[in-house]
Amino acid sequence: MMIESGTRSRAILEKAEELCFCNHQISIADANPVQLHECLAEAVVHELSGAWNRSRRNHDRGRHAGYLSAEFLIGKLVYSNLYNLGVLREVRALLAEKGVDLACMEDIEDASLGNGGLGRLAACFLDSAATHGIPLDGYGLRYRYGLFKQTFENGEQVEGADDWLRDGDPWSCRRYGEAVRVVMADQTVIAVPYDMPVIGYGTDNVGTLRLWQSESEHPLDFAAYNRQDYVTSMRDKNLAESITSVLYPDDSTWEGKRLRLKQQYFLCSATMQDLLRRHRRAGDRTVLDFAKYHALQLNDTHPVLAIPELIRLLMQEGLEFERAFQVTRSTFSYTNHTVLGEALERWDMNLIESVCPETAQIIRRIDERARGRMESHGIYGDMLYNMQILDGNTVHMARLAVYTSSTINGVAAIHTEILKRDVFRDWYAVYPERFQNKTNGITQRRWLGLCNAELSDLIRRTIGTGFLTDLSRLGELKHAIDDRLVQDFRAVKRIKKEQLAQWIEKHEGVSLSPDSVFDVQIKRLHEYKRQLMNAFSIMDIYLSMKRGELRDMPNTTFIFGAKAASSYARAKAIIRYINRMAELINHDPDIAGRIRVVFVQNYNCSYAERIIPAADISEQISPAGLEASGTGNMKLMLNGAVTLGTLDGANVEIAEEAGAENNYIFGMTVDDIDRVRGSYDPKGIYDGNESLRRIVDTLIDGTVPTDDGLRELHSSLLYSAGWSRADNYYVLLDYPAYREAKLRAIYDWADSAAFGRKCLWNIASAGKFSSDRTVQEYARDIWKL
Ligand code: F58
Repeated sequence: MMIESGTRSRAILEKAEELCFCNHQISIADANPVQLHECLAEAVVHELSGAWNRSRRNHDRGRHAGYLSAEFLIGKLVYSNLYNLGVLREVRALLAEKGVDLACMEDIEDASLGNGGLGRLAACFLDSAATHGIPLDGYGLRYRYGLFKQTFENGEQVEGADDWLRDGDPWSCRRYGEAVRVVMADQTVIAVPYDMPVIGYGTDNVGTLRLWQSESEHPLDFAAYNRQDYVTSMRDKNLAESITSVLYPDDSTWEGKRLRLKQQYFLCSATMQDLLRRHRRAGDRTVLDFAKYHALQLNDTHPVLAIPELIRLLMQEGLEFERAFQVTRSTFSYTNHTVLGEALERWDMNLIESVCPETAQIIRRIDERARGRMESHGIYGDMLYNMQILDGNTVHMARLAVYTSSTINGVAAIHTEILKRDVFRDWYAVYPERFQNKTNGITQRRWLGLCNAELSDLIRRTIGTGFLTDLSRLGELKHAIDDRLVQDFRAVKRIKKEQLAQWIEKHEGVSLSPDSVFDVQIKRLHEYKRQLMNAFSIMDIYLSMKRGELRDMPNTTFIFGAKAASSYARAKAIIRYINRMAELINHDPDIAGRIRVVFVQNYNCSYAERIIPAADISEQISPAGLEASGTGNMKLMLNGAVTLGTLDGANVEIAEEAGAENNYIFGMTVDDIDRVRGSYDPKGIYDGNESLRRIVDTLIDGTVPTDDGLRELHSSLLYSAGWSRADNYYVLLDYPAYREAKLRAIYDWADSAAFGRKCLWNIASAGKFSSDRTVQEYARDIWKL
């Protein structure tokens, strides 16, 4: 039974006031944002204690699913939790009566415990599962520092520590009583669970996100301390804590790789020990029943060591290898999120042996078993070679996952087809029944209800509130689209642009016109995502304007948000190029603000929540076949942006749902690229196309200040070097079609009635892209809940 929201909001506020008084001896009106955050969060957790406890017991009692992931990009929790509880507006109003502005917590750090789509997907799944009463819990790592904080100095990305715990972590419950020991070859540590409640929308179901923190068994060596050898006295503590100190530590050295592997093993061992212990505690069960009660989803290969680790633990319980293998295979399923060869994880066996030798031995046994089976299937030669889990001394984690999982899934239809046809072709030939597609989704609570209350209200006034838990209801909007609705939608968009413009002015010092088209590309910075192609088109538009062309082009604002991995030199060069271009364009009096470029700093979940509602055009421009799915594309569609995109990842399904005529689809298809791959000659295109050459040369000709990195970028487009092929991501090939489609989208925007209809049609067609649908499909087809 849900408690009536008015009662609940008052209870939460009273508790928060009490906590303010007890913890800080102040009234809530005098609390600073950090204190307010702490007291409100604790009050919510207090309010939910009973429901959380019941949900946890239910999960332990019945069959349930676990989502193992190195990343959970949960973002800021305070607003989304109040929203899901249905008390956000009331709490805001009650606080306002006391002179407190709920928005004062905007500057509380996001929990950036993830890198991009993969981590955000995990967070959306937990939200959807809790909302729909699906017994799913998350298992991850409690990094002391999440993804780095990004600033720009002279256009250059500078990384700083993301001290997200600085202001406390009032959402987590430390459960030291449930800690487990993780034994590694040269180190034993304690894994301490921190549980966060995952609050469903409009329900009393509360899921759990359990994040493990690594701590020392002997945090202080007293003898060393008394000898005044302070460094030695803290050595064990520091070494233990280093395991969960940073998300994705630099792995360019052996020690760096070893630390990453330790992180993975730590997550896997702690989780599997915990689940086995709880399984045993649940009463009349044997370890043979483990798969009957547990379905564990591997979010990419980072948690794949959980497979040999479970086998090892089951064998410790007395099972023979073969039985343990069967139980384990029935337990796990694997989701792949990338087709990029370099992103498919491989570990050196010596490295694994140096961290967890017994688990390494199990990998060898799995490999032997796989070889035996393959021989009996008549698999030899190249096919056997392509399928080996252990290839010389290299362990292929994806192959290990495929061999030892019940199901393997891709994250969009086209991606799953590529997995079957290409990446895992041989595996698909042997185990076709294991492969499934599960097109990604996003939670509409955060990505519409919370971040765009204005649009959400407009939709509610038009079709009622059902869409917040059943996004397919948005389809009802199709019948309601008329001039009036278009006008109302445009008004909402205008408000969201104004809000974003204010924020950007304050945080980036760039002033934007809310009356311009907002063209947005927000995602990890990677060559394959082709932010460079976007930048070239802006430079092209700029130079055309300087020549007096494109006179009637609507004023346009180009917005970028992205972090580049700290060791990824080319990605950082792309950021410099864009920032230098922005500097040039934004200060050119000839342009007088007709176009503006802004690359926002420290793009994260909270920034996304501001940018997405304000966007008109969503740039999804990877070469076909490389973006597994994309989820930003779905968030932007849901907020009424049209997609300027290739037929890649979920763009294909977006275009199917909303109609290609309501979007701007361009470029080579997967088949086209397959055909040209062998003979692709970017230098030929460059030599033969003078206008394109002028644009590409702005990397080096002084149009913007150049440097070695920009020169390297330039030559990477034209010349192969070793393994790296010239223009590996077909920027020059797709450029003309991209330029044409982009200008068409920008010009079309000026016809506000027709463009507004396209936007609304996209919103009305976004029903498929809810993570509610995705998680329900996992629950039905994979977890069998
Ligand atoms: C993303 N992967 C895919 N990886 O790129 C995107 O298409 C997909 O929609 C999303 O997963 C969810 O399925 C992704 O975010 C990473 O961040 C890697 C983590 C490990 C280091 C390299 C990047």
